[in-house]
Amino acid sequence: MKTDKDILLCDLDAFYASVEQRDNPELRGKPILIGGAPEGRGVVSTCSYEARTFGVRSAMPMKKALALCPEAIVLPPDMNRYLAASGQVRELLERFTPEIEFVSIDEAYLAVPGGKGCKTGHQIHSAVIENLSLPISVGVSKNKLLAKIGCERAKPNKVGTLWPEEVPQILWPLPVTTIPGIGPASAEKLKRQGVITVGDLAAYPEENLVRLLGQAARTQLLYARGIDNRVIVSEHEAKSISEETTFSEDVENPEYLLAVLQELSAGVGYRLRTAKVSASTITLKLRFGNFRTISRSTTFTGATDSDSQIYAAVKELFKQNCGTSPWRLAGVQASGLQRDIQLSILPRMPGGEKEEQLQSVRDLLRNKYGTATIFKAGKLIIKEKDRP
Ligand code: TTP
Ligand code: MG
Repeated sequence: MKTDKDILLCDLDAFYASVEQRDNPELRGKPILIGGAPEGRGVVSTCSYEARTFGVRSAMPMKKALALCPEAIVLPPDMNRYLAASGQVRELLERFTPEIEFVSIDEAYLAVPGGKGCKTGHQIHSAVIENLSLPISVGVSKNKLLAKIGCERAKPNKVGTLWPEEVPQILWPLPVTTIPGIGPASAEKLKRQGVITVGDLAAYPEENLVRLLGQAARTQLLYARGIDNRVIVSEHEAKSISEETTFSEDVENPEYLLAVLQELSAGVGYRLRTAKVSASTITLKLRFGNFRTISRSTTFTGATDSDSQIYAAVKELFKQNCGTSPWRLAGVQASGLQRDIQLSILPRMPGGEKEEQLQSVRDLLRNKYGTATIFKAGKLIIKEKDRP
């Protein structure tokens, strides 16, 4: 996308391990592995940069990591502390621009006026070190892709740029796997065609590439040329937050539909909490087998960001408006968004405390693995129930 804005990608270095080293001086300068116990089938969530010099990486079995680096100190993850640190980073970054999109527990894209990227990048770097004592790297460019690659190149603990005019000189010599979506399998196919570097990919004819890798290759070809049209999606600006799904086959079973609505409610709740907003209006959207579509809303006197309260409202709306099956589409929307309401002001549901704990675990998973994983897992379980 052509924009005057500069785009920054801020990503904390060895995030979990850095929080541990910050909070316990004895761990500083040492190889630290965070993850599951080596006796079981634990894997490394992350490791300090001291451990990376031994070849240890995220997702590696803990046993293998210890074989590479026997003197490493292994610690179990302490998610509460990592989440607290993530929240502090979030608050700090939000002071720099309202155009901000958080993409994981330790990563966010920011847009700032053109020409201000480098200065802002350095200010963020200093502010995070001074206020939170955590190492962070920042990539500065004109789009998300180049900012991300710029950040990877700058790591650890630095600010780096990768401008579009530097693409031939800096991006093109890198291996094809630098491009998001090109993993080892695609890289192998490309290698057989003599395509090794991003530059080789950038020069490859589009239609041949699509035949080799499928439709996604069109975007990957643009990426290889340094072009990325993705925009920054800042939820603060949103008037509403919604999630919906169109079923591949019409749904007959109301229990299944409710289970999907529960997942959608949880997705909306998560996004409200991420954006630090609460909603006073919840809307249920349904499309029937004959394509008739309805939207039905309920408005609270207060506002909520809780999964169970959103789902309770949706379930009630469904009871009153479910019509006749089958259903083709289901959606949940939250509107009447209000900023800075820290806690839900609606009374807690029965069993609310347990629900809140569950909610924070789900938030964690969503932070790390994205919405799709959880939604799919939820669907798999309910699919079983849906069987006649
Ligand atoms: P990343 O930002 O991918 O990794 P990192 O911050 O540890 O290291 P880098 O300097 O390369 O950015 O992920 C952020 C946190 O998410 C990481 O500290 C631990 C967690 N995580 C996992 O639990 N499993 C994984 O496979 C990965 C990649 C990360
Ligand atoms: Mg990181």
